[in-house]
Amino acid sequence: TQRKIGVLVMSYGTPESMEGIEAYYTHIRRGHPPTSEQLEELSSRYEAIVGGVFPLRENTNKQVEALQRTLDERARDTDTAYVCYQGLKHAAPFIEDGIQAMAHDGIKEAIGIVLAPHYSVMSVGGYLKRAEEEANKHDIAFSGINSYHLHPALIEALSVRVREQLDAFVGEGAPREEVRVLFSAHSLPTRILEMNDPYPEQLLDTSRAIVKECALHDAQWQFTWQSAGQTGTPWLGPDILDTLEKLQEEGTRYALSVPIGFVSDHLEVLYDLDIEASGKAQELGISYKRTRSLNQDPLYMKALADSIVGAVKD
Ligand code: FEC
Repeated sequence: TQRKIGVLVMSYGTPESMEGIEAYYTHIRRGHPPTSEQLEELSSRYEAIVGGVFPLRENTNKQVEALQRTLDERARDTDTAYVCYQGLKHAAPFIEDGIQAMAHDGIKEAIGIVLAPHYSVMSVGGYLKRAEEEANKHDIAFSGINSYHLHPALIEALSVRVREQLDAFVGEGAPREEVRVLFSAHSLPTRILEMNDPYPEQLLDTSRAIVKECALHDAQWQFTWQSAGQTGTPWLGPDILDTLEKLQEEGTRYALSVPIGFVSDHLEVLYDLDIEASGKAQELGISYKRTRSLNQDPLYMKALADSIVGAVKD
């Protein structure tokens, strides 16, 4: 007999259409509808991004398909089968929908993984809590994966991308050691620091592992935050836009953005970095590039599959 394990693959979620932005934004804001100015501002950002209006949906679909193929390969000739289900944080199919689909299919054991490598109680913690609560309602034994930010395949995939862009700078005449490498991730409210949240330290750990792998020198890199919300409370900084200004004052001419907290092309990369940060750099006379997103990179799929297989209890 075959052992069937449900894999809940969780991602942020994106609207399905321009009309869907309000409901999506309201969900992000825990039921509080945005003002019409906020709604307009967000809609205009979606309209501005290159590569289609809501690329995250198709990218997540493709990542889940690629992960399913990787797990099928891994399970071949074993008595275990992995079946992937999608669960999105702020859009359908929601996390709860994914668990319900598992229950409908008679799944009794499930692993949950988030398409974001670093743990914060405010990010991954939130996904896993919802998944576990729903799994309990359906008598599904659930275990969640907190993080995989130092998986060697993830570090390799990111390092390949850093080297690729450093080479591109060198190809344009920039001295490699003069390119400032800016690792970044989504900012969170500073109150996570009082909770001893592992998020900032995990992000630094990933950064340091890439620094080592790419043999960057110490003065060549730094960590900076991006995409902070406007909630009236303080968020973790410095923000990448302020960092770029500081770099210009210090005479830096080349900046490479490496968004290690994100694994897919979506609004926070295609707008916040490719339009906003890139535009700021141009204004400041800094030559700016960004590493390619992981999307369905086989090394990323390996990091996910290893984490999932490793989380299965005997
Ligand atoms: O392409 C897309 O459609 C979605 C892109 C997207 C990703 C993403 C990832 C993260 N977020 C995280 C935290 C917060 C917190 C708030 C917040 C608000 C927004 C808004 C949009 C949005 N986020 Fe997001 N986030 C994405 C998109 N995020 C749109 C609402 C407008 C705005 O503030 O810009 C603030 C909530 C509040 O108001 O109380 C906090 C974190 C991640 C990375 C981990 C993950 O992927 O889950 C952390 C992708």
